[in-house]
Amino acid sequence: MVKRRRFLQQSLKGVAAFAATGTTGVAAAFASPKAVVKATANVPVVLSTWDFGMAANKGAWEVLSKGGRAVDAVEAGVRITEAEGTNLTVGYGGLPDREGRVTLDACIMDDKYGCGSVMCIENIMHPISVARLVMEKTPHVILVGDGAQQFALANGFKKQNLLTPTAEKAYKEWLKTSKYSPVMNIENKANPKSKDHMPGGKYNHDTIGMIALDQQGNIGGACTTSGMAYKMRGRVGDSPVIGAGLYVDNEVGGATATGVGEEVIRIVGSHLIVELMRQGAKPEQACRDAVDRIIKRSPSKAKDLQVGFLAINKLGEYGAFCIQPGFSYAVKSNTEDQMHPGNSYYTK
Ligand code: SD4
Repeated sequence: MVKRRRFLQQSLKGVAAFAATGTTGVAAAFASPKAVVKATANVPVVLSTWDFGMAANKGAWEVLSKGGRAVDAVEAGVRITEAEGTNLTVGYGGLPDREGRVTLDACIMDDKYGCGSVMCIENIMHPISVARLVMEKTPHVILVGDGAQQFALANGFKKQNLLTPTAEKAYKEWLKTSKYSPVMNIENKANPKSKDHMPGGKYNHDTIGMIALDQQGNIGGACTTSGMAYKMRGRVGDSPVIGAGLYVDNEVGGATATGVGEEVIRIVGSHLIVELMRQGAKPEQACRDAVDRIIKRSPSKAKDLQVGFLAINKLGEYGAFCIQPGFSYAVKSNTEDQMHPGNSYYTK
């Protein structure tokens, strides 16, 4: 009922826009994106998932504040997280699969539907930059496994051991039970007594998804992860899947995801959110609708898993929504540089 009402409201807005401009609905709202953004939005702006997004946003800001492109900013931003080594879920230092191998997933999108992705790549510190090269230097969108690594090495990337002593220790501990049962906000729970493991603490980390709107009003996005810890060998999550872990449509906005990737892929979450925004939904509402869809499929399963979505539209309006409390995101613009808690379906 609520959704129907919103649809009707949006349709009416579309009619009003048509009456005023002679173009239809959302096409009218975004008919001249540059003009709209310059007139109303607080640009540039960059947002990214989880607390490590603060440091990553700083890297992106170096590019954005000088008038650089969003796609350059997001690549520079998430490279910081990939190299950090202190988080257990992205790039160097990420937890391995069940065979003890660190396999990385990443994708990137620019403002012209350009997209590049690498899946299950090993021993390369910056999968996001390999994804960028796939986008710009190949006729393809996705390279996987050995082929992705071969491509990276041919383009000057170096082979490195990404398994840190901390991740190896955690893996050896895990081998004692070898159970695969992803725990939501796992870093919060690993040591609930430690502040470092609570939301906002230095181990409360997950996939980094980042979206930026640059001074020209163009959007770019990046998403990079080591995936679910102790996954099956060869498993790929949502993060490098264009439309699932990330989607950017420069006419509308961008979205990214974190959490249990299988659930995100099923509903093609980020693309869904962008399409909902195209129909007039605000970013948080669009994220909420995507979460609702996951919950509707299996309410009992959703109770025990975490998925968080983050989105921005061309006006620079942003929002997030997740299944469980505990998800947070970082925003940097000329007027703010801070964390926001994501609203959630369940409240405890
Ligand atoms: C995945 N979405 O591989 C990623 C990882 C993640 O909580 O965000 N984990 O499914």
